[in-house]
Amino acid sequence: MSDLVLVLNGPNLNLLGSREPHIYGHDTLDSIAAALSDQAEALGIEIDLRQSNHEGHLVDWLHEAGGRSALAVILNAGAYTHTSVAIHDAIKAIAVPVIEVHLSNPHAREAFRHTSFISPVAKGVISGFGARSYALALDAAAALRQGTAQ
Ligand code: CA2
Repeated sequence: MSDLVLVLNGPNLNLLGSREPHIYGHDTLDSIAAALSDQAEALGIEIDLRQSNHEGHLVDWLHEAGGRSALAVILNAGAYTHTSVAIHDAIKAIAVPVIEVHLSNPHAREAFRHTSFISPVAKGVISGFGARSYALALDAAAALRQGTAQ
C-alpha cells in the first residue's frame, strides 16, 4: 500500500464555480485541489487530482490506482454515478478502497440521482457538504492508512 490518493472527478466538474453555485457552491476544482494539497501535505499523503468528461478515462485511472496499490481513490463520478456499469465493474476489479463523494446530496434532488452504481462497491459515501465533502473523504483515507477506519 502506498501513500497515494487519486482524486478522480467526472463530467462537467471542470465547470465548478461558474454555474449553479446554489447547488455546487462557489469553489472551483482548482481551489478544491489547492485546499486538498495543503491538507494532504499535513497528513503526509500524496494526492493526484484529475478530471475527465470521458467515462473510459475514469475506468483507466481506477485501473492505474489498482496497479499502483494506492491507499484510496476519492471519486466524484458526476452524472456517471447514476449510469455507469463500467465504473462499477472497475471499482470491483481493484483492491483499493474507493470513497464516493458528492458536493450536493443526490438523495435530496431529482429521483434519477437517487440511484448510485458506485455506492454498492464503495468503501463509504460522503455527500452534501460542498467542497468539504472532499476534505472529509481525505480524512477518511488517512484513517484507512492508520487502520482506524472500519
Ligand atoms: O453533487 C455532486 O457532486 C454530483 O456528483 C455532481 C454531478 C451530478 O450529476 C451528480 O448527480 C451529483 C454534476 C456535476 C456538474 O457540475 C456542474 C458544475 C457547474 C455547472 C454545471 C455543472
